[in-house]
Amino acid sequence: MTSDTPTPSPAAPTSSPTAAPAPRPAPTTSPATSAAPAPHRTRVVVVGAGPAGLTVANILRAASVDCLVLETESRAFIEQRPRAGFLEEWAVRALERRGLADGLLERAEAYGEFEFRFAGERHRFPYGELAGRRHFVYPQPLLVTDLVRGYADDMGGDIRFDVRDVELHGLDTDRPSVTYTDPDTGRRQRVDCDAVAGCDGARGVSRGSVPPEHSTVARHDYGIGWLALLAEAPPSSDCVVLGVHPDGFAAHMARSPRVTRYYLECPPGDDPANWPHERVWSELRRRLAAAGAPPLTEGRLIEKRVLDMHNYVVEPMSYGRLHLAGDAAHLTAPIAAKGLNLALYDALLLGDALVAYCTAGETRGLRAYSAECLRRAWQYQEFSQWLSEVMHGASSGDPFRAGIATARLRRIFDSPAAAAAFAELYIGKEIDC
Ligand code: RFL
Repeated sequence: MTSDTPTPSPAAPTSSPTAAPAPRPAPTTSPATSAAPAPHRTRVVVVGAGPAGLTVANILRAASVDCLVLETESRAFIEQRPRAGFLEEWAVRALERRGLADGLLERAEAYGEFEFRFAGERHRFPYGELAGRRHFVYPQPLLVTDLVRGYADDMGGDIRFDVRDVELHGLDTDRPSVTYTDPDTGRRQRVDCDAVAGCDGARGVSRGSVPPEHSTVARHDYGIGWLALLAEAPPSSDCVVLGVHPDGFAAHMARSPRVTRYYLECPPGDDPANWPHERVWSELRRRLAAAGAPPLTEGRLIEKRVLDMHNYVVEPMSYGRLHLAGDAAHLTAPIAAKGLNLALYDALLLGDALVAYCTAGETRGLRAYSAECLRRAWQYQEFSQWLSEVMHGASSGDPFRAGIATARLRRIFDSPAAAAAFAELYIGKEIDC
């Protein structure tokens, strides 16, 4: 009933959540993107220019390792596609150590509190104070814009946009290659390489290039939909608000001083057309209502799509010379805002491991890569599932699940030990990578 991505995405973004903070102006030319003839050989082909692929590419390029990035969309499209916004502090610091967080640190807001609303009451949760770390709110398109600029414009890295029909070959040999159709000439191109980074997200080709007998795909479907909204309206609270309500979960998340993301639980596969402006705002007002809560600031809805909540994990994440990273390897429904963070974790490890391999022939990092990433991926999946029950139990129609959800909620406010454990999971375990 669901596809491999939570986003049936019929339309391009209607507007960019980059409305503010303002991105630095893009250069008028992109010398490294497609002017030069396509290479026939490189060390690493990176398939997909999302946060995972671009992070791998930046790390390789900074270490003077030749690589080629292939992306099916245009540069303008990927720099505007609205998605995530919550980065865990360990990820920000890891990007910072690699010189990839200048824009982020300059413009992102840091948050260390969120608010649960249930039974008409407000409950603040100071996870930043409890865990000593915060979230940085930085819209994903801005991160992607920074990473493309760093790789292609600043370091002259090779990236091909709008490519078609990408195929991976010889992954279980020591001479893998990637073929694709060049959008300008319509000709097939072949690039030989030493390794392929499969970073092409939930709808890419990398995952499907692994023979089924060499991988296991574990899936979970929550049977829940979320209406994902971006409103051209300033945030109505100084923190994330999670509303647990018998009629369905609702959430408020700042994206910038002028744009706010909202979510409303809805039936999976629901049609966004069933949610006109008035219905959206009246449901948000009802589900997020609590004594003393400030009124919601309403605004034009610039994105409205239904996400079916489901997850998968591919094991192992490496097959021969192919290494999957990010959503290509594991999808985490945005329930706990973990997908981008996991994608960055994979990419940081994979980038470093590929550099060690390409510059020193060191294979230890690549051999350990899949197991290391899967450990974190499963921790995040478990937390998402736990949190999903808290968020959706009340509206499940099952009094037992509703009772369990309330017990979990009460526990994190009544028990300091439970609060500390929750805070660590919510902000992501500290890791020095
Ligand atoms: P991406 O970002 O999907 O990038 C993959 C890239 O590959 C391209 N591609 C191909 N390129 C070449 N050949 C092919 N055959 C290709 N097929 C596809 C695509 O065009 C794309 O450019 O994967 P990556 O890099 O792994 O990054 C993953 C994150 O994007 C994702 O996990 C997050 O956006 C999930 N997510 C959130 N994560 C968080 O950590 N915090 C959040 O607050 C959060 N909010 C969200 C989210 C995802 C959402 N949607 C739309 C699914 C909110 C939403 C609404």
